[in-house]
Amino acid sequence: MSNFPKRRLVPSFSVAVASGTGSPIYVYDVKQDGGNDLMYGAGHHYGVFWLENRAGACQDHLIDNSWSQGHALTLADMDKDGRLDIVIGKRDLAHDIDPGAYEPLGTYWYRSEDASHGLWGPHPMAPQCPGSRRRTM
Ligand SMILES: [Ca+2]
Repeated sequence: MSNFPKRRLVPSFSVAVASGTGSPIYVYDVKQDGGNDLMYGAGHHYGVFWLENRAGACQDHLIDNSWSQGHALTLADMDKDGRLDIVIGKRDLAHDIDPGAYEPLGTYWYRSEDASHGLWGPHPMAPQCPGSRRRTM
């Protein structure tokens, strides 16, 4: 038996896309209602999501599905308003057979705009970094 007590952070949940996540799953109280919500990106498909903790069940919310292969999600207060925002980027060819694998690279942040509803506004940071290139084989 581990010395680490097991605690449930959120109700049981499943991810929205069959190909799962390709980034860390972050826990944050998006609605600031005392519940732990989850944020993740579809690492091998389209979509950035948050799972709303509704006291015993999780409801999936799509934040953005305009680009694919979201990896390395993190949370940071990008606009210094005291609320954590999502920062995530498109991985270069996570797998070349993934949907959108050859679409332009990008790094995005999503501002947590409404504490009561958990709305997120997209803010491309560097949709196509000058000088960035795909690796060649
Ligand atoms: Ca913020």
